[in-house]
Amino acid sequence: MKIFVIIAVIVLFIAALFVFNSKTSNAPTESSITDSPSGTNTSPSSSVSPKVSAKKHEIIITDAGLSTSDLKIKVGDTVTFVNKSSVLVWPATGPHPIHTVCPGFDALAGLGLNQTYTHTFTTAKTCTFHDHLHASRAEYRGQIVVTP
Ligand SMILES: [Cu+2]
Repeated sequence: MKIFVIIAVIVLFIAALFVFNSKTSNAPTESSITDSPSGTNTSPSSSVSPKVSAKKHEIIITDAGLSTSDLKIKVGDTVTFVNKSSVLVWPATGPHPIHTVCPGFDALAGLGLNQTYTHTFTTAKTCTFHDHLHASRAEYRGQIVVTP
Protein backbone atom coordinates (compact mmCIF):
# COMPACT_ATOMS: atom_id res chain seq x y z
CA MET A 1 0.00 0.00 0.00
CA LYS A 2 2.89 2.43 0.82
CA ILE A 3 4.64 1.64 -2.47
CA PHE A 4 1.45 2.46 -4.43
CA VAL A 5 1.27 5.90 -2.76
CA ILE A 6 4.97 6.60 -3.47
CA ILE A 7 4.52 5.63 -7.16
CA ALA A 8 1.44 7.86 -7.39
CA VAL A 9 3.39 10.83 -5.94
CA ILE A 10 6.29 10.23 -8.40
CA VAL A 11 3.86 10.05 -11.37
CA LEU A 12 2.14 13.28 -10.24
CA PHE A 13 5.59 14.97 -9.85
CA ILE A 14 6.67 13.90 -13.38
CA ALA A 15 3.32 15.04 -14.80
CA ALA A 16 3.74 18.43 -13.08
CA LEU A 17 7.25 18.76 -14.62
CA PHE A 18 5.86 18.14 -18.14
CA VAL A 19 3.16 20.80 -17.72
CA PHE A 20 5.71 23.32 -16.36
CA ASN A 21 8.18 22.64 -19.23
CA SER A 22 5.55 23.04 -21.94
CA LYS A 23 4.50 26.45 -20.50
CA THR A 24 8.08 27.83 -20.37
CA SER A 25 8.91 26.58 -23.90
CA ASN A 26 5.82 28.39 -25.32
CA ALA A 27 6.79 31.74 -23.79
CA PRO A 28 9.79 32.61 -26.10
CA THR A 29 7.86 31.86 -29.33
CA GLU A 30 5.00 34.17 -28.30
CA SER A 31 7.38 37.09 -27.59
CA SER A 32 9.28 36.56 -30.88
CA ILE A 33 6.00 36.88 -32.82
CA THR A 34 5.10 40.16 -31.09
CA ASP A 35 8.65 41.55 -31.64
CA SER A 36 8.62 41.35 -35.45
CA PRO A 37 5.71 43.78 -36.17
CA SER A 38 7.26 46.51 -33.99
CA GLY A 39 10.59 46.03 -35.84
CA THR A 40 9.00 46.58 -39.27
CA ASN A 41 7.13 49.67 -38.02
CA THR A 42 10.33 51.62 -37.24
CA SER A 43 11.90 51.45 -40.74
CA PRO A 44 9.12 53.26 -42.75
CA SER A 45 8.88 56.14 -40.25
CA SER A 46 12.67 56.75 -40.33
CA SER A 47 12.72 56.97 -44.16
CA VAL A 48 9.89 59.57 -44.15
CA SER A 49 11.50 61.99 -41.68
CA PRO A 50 14.27 63.43 -44.02
CA LYS A 51 11.61 64.55 -46.56
CA VAL A 52 9.60 66.33 -43.85
CA SER A 53 12.70 68.32 -42.74
CA ALA A 54 13.42 69.77 -46.26
CA LYS A 55 12.96 73.57 -46.18
CA LYS A 56 12.24 76.28 -48.75
CA HIS A 57 14.35 79.46 -48.71
CA GLU A 58 14.01 82.75 -50.64
CA ILE A 59 16.61 85.22 -51.83
CA ILE A 60 15.01 88.53 -52.86
CA ILE A 61 16.94 90.55 -55.47
CA THR A 62 16.48 94.34 -55.34
CA ASP A 63 18.40 97.27 -56.86
CA ALA A 64 20.28 97.52 -53.54
CA GLY A 65 21.43 93.89 -53.67
CA LEU A 66 20.37 90.52 -52.21
CA SER A 67 18.20 89.91 -49.14
CA THR A 68 20.98 87.54 -48.01
CA SER A 69 24.36 86.86 -49.59
CA ASP A 70 25.40 84.10 -47.15
CA LEU A 71 22.61 81.50 -46.83
CA LYS A 72 23.06 78.30 -44.79
CA ILE A 73 20.82 75.36 -45.77
CA LYS A 74 20.63 71.54 -45.54
CA VAL A 75 20.89 68.94 -48.32
CA GLY A 76 17.44 68.57 -49.94
CA ASP A 77 16.42 72.20 -49.30
CA THR A 78 15.26 74.46 -52.14
CA VAL A 79 16.20 78.10 -52.74
CA THR A 80 14.06 80.47 -54.83
CA PHE A 81 15.54 83.70 -56.26
CA VAL A 82 12.89 86.41 -56.73
CA ASN A 83 13.82 89.39 -58.91
CA LYS A 84 12.35 92.63 -57.52
CA SER A 85 15.00 94.81 -59.19
CA SER A 86 14.70 97.07 -62.27
CA VAL A 87 17.18 95.02 -64.34
CA LEU A 88 17.43 91.45 -65.65
CA VAL A 89 19.30 89.23 -63.16
CA TRP A 90 20.69 85.75 -63.98
CA PRO A 91 21.64 83.77 -60.84
CA ALA A 92 24.32 81.14 -61.54
CA THR A 93 26.94 79.24 -59.57
CA GLY A 94 30.62 80.16 -59.86
CA PRO A 95 33.04 80.49 -61.44
CA HIS A 96 31.94 82.87 -64.25
CA PRO A 97 31.43 81.98 -67.07
CA ILE A 98 31.57 78.16 -66.79
CA HIS A 99 29.31 77.67 -63.68
CA THR A 100 30.80 74.33 -62.52
CA VAL A 101 30.99 74.70 -58.71
CA CYS A 102 27.45 73.32 -58.15
CA PRO A 103 26.26 71.75 -61.44
CA GLY A 104 22.61 72.56 -62.28
CA PHE A 105 22.57 75.76 -60.19
CA ASP A 106 22.07 78.13 -63.16
CA ALA A 107 18.90 80.04 -64.13
CA LEU A 108 19.99 79.70 -67.83
CA ALA A 109 18.27 83.06 -68.57
CA GLY A 110 17.86 86.54 -67.15
CA LEU A 111 14.95 86.96 -64.72
CA GLY A 112 12.63 89.91 -65.35
CA LEU A 113 10.62 91.77 -62.71
CA ASN A 114 8.89 89.31 -60.31
CA GLN A 115 10.25 86.29 -62.17
CA THR A 116 11.71 83.48 -60.05
CA TYR A 117 14.32 80.74 -60.31
CA THR A 118 14.22 77.73 -57.94
CA HIS A 119 16.95 75.14 -57.39
CA THR A 120 17.07 72.10 -55.06
CA PHE A 121 20.51 71.49 -53.53
CA THR A 122 21.31 67.75 -53.35
CA THR A 123 25.05 67.86 -52.50
CA ALA A 124 26.78 69.14 -49.34
CA LYS A 125 28.99 71.94 -50.70
CA THR A 126 29.56 75.69 -50.60
CA CYS A 127 27.88 77.02 -53.77
CA THR A 128 29.20 80.46 -54.68
CA PHE A 129 26.99 82.41 -57.10
CA HIS A 130 26.83 85.65 -59.11
CA ASP A 131 24.67 87.50 -61.62
CA HIS A 132 25.78 86.07 -64.97
CA LEU A 133 24.71 89.28 -66.78
CA HIS A 134 26.73 91.52 -64.43
CA ALA A 135 29.44 89.17 -63.12
CA SER A 136 31.49 92.01 -61.67
CA ARG A 137 28.61 93.42 -59.51
CA ALA A 138 29.64 92.60 -55.94
CA GLU A 139 26.12 93.26 -54.54
CA TYR A 140 24.76 90.35 -56.63
CA ARG A 141 27.42 87.89 -55.47
CA GLY A 142 26.93 85.46 -52.61
CA GLN A 143 27.20 81.90 -51.39
CA ILE A 144 24.83 79.12 -50.32
CA VAL A 145 26.46 76.80 -47.77
CA VAL A 146 24.86 73.31 -48.03
CA THR A 147 25.45 70.94 -45.08
CA PRO A 148 24.36 67.30 -44.62
CU1 LIG B 1 28.45 83.60 -65.03
